Amino acid sequence: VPTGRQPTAAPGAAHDSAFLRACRREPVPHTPVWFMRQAGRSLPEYLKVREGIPMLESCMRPDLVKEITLQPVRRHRVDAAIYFSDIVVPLRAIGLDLDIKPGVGPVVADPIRSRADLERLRPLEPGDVGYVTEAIGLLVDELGATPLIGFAGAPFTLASYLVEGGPSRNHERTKAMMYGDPELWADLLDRLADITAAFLTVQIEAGASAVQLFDSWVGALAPADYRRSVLPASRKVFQAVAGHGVPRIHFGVGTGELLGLMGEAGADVVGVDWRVPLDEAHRRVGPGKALQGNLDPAVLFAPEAAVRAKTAEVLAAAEALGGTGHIFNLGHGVLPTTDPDALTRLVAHVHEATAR
Ligand code: 1CP
Repeated sequence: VPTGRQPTAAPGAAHDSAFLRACRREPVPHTPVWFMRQAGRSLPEYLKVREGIPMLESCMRPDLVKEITLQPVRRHRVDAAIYFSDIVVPLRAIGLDLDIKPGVGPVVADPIRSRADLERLRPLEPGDVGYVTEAIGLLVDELGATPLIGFAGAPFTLASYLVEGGPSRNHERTKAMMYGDPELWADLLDRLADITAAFLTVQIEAGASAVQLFDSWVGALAPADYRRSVLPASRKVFQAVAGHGVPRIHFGVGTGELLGLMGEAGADVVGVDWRVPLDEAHRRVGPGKALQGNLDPAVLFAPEAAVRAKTAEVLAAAEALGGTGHIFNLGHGVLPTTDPDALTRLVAHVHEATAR
């Protein structure tokens, strides 16, 4: 869908930002910082604009998406914005009956459990998410040289919500399908790969200058199962967007044993949770890829001296990368009750400590 907008910022104004330079493993003026879940968590200004507006509805309102995406950039001076949305937005956009319940997460009315259910997963057309194109257009104009990260849920993590019907600790129904009906499982993941690729393409074409594929729950799998049952679909997503030349970030929780395979799936940047130090992650992922992470988000509840000490450990381990190719982040999303000022201080501290 052509938007007809005239960008005020030069195309690619963010090209030389510290964040994109680090993704490409080029020299940087300082280690760039952003936080997963920096938008839409505890910020008072977020709670104020969201008042009375359901989560999914807020994702479809470009004015609101623009404001919520910009809030952490203004407040913390992070090096990148992340588009305010949710991983289930493209699934809602193709007509699935699902909702995001406050305090719970995504809930699917009729879970996907059979071959007949697959028919409900039709391809995503750009026109299904016109509000995304519009919101990113507004954002890119306003952000100027600050890059915007688009994102999507990876096929495994999306499948887990669709098959379970909601959040799950053990993913038992998901694994039952994966082990019990590999053909149905492969077809499900393949459809989700196409939807995800189409959704990321919309975001890139609208102006996102990097994309992150969240496979948040894939750490539940052993490497052999990941390789056989998940990697082909994730690789399909990364290959589909490769031609745009924007950095592709891949992240999951508890994925220490999968880091090498997640790189192999086609990521340029591998996200690491707090369980594996970055020097060890670098050995597992191998040369040629940047790393993102990995301060334990719970550390931000400790006194400032402890935050500094743990941050110093992260930065010291990142030296294994050779001076660039590190994007500082938390090892998972900002926890809901985090003091926003602790995040602001952390950004300034990492910038200062790594200034070159
Ligand atoms: O990062 C940002 O600031 C942008 C906003 C964002 C992102 C990147 C939201 C808003 N959701 C996501 C991604 C997302 N959603 C992931 C991957 C990232 C991660 O691992 O944290 C996952 C797994 C979800 C699914 C989801 N949506 C959950 C988790 C449920 C579970 O299984 O434990 C929840 C609670 C949501 C709802 C949601 N998404 C976003 C917000 C602000 C909210 C809360 C909305 C509300 O209750 O009003």
